[in-house]
Amino acid sequence: MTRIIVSSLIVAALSAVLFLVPASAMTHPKLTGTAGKNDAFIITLKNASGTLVKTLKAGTYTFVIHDDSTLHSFALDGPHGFAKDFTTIPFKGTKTATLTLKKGKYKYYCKAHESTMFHFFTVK
Ligand SMILES: [Cu+2]
Repeated sequence: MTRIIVSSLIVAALSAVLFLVPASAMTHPKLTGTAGKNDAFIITLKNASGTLVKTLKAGTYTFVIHDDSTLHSFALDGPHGFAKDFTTIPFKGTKTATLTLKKGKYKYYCKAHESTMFHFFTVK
C-alpha cells in the first residue's frame, strides 16, 4: 500500500514538472527598443539577436523599451488604429509591455521628432 502511495506521489511530482516546462517555454519573444541613447536622435527596435526589426510574425511580444533621454519618447502605431505610447517625452527610464501584434504595417517613432526619428516594420 505504501509503495502505491509513493509511486503515485512520484507520478504527481513528474506531472508537475512536465506541466511547468511548457509553461516556461511559452514566454513571449522579447523585442528591445531604445530612444535617444546619450541624447542622440536615434530610435531602434531590435530582436533577441540584436538585429533591427523589419518583419515579424503576427503574435504576442514583450517589448522592453529603454528611453534614455528626457528629449525623446517611444511610440508605436499600427493597423486598425493601433497606437501605443510606451514612454512620454519627459520620461527617462525603462518600460515593459506585452502586446499582441496583428498583420500590417507598424511605425515606431519619437513623438517630439517624428519626421526624423522613426522606422517601419511589417507584421506578416
Ligand atoms: Cu526625439
